[in-house]
Amino acid sequence: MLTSVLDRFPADFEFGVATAAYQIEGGQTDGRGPSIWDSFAATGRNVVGKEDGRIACDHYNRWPQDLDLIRSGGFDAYRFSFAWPRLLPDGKGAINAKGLAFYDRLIDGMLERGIKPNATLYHWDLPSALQDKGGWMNRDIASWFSDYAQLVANHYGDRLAQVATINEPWCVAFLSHRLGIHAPGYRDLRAAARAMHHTMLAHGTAVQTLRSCGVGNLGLVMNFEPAEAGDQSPESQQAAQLWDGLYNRWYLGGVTQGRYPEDVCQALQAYLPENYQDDMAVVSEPLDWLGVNYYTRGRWYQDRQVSAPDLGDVVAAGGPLAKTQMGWEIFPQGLRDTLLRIHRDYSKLPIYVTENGMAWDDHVVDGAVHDDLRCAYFREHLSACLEAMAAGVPLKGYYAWSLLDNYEWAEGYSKRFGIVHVDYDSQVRSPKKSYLAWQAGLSARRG
Ligand code: IFM
Repeated sequence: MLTSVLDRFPADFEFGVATAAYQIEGGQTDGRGPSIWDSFAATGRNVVGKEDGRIACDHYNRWPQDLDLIRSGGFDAYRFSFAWPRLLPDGKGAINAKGLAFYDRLIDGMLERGIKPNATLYHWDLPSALQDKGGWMNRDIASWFSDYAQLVANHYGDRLAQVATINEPWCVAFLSHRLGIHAPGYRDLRAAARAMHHTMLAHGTAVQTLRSCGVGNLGLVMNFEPAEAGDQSPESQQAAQLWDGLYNRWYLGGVTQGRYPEDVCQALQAYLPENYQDDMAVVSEPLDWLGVNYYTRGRWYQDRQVSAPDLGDVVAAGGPLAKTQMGWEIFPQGLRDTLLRIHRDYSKLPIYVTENGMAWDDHVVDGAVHDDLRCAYFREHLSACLEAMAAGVPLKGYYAWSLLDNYEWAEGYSKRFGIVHVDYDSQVRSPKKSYLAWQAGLSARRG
């Protein structure tokens, strides 16, 4: 079912699956410190069912079985994240030896199975002790993050095939500090503006540190959504333009051009940190690749109920296309257009699709999960990748989100993104039809 499309990628194209620590690991009694997601989830109304990552997929204990699934699926690489509070329970200072040993086992397990380790340093589980000091609102996070990067570099650096600093800085900054949907749940423009710059400063500082420790193949993973106006009104056109700046152009402009977009800078002028411009050389520290996470498009109009609109007072307009369990429209050409735009307007660097996939209300029936819609989603998005490559985009790899059903943040366990179904009571893994389609397609490619 995926064979005909997978066959059309060059032989050296890399296929992988992606996960993130808090979403799958569990195993929080090994000396790991608390993270902002633990307390955010414990606070009523933040997460569906007040669910948290205490057990999740118990990957902390079941990782050999999960790596076996990656290997038998025929994937080349595994994109995983380190949990900062597992390695450094207070965010800095004392190291948790058990945490260090866990990632030794995990990485060595990948290498033994011929799977390339593609690591992300930060996928949203900030140590609570650093949040107490202001977290991403505090400029000092650049040096805390850099020290953490140094620990990872010194201990694991020579075993990592590829390293990303931060996953989806838009989510870390805007979703979490202006929209209040993710931890730490702020709804404040000044908090958001500071986080928008400090994520990028921390990224650039960590890149310098990793490189000085001899770690190569460094990138940043950003999420993108084509921003379209929800109706023809000039206000909606303006809302979509601003959203495009906030979501797509801010991080991309910063990292590839050393410049944030003028329209967003003006809108945020009162809230950005003083002299942020002086940091732009660090923000745009040269990279080896860019990571693109893509799921859907956004359609926006300006909230007319708001008398003094600020950034974030845009309202999602929905759309006519088929939607996933998240309510996200399925829009494969948006992936092609995003890849083309990045290559045309911003950077000639190699690009990886570091996440792409869809949630559905999957059920195991007689041992099988017939997720045909997900198979079609992958096929259409892979075709969009091929179109972008035919138009000259240096796309080098594609990672399916996600290996396992997992903790979908504010949605708890209610949304299933995995190509492998997880029964959270028994922890039984059941490969879905989409997993089997990847397996058949990747094995046919190898001949
Ligand atoms: O589950 C998330 C992941 O952690 C980051 N990218 C988007 C996914 C789906 O929402």
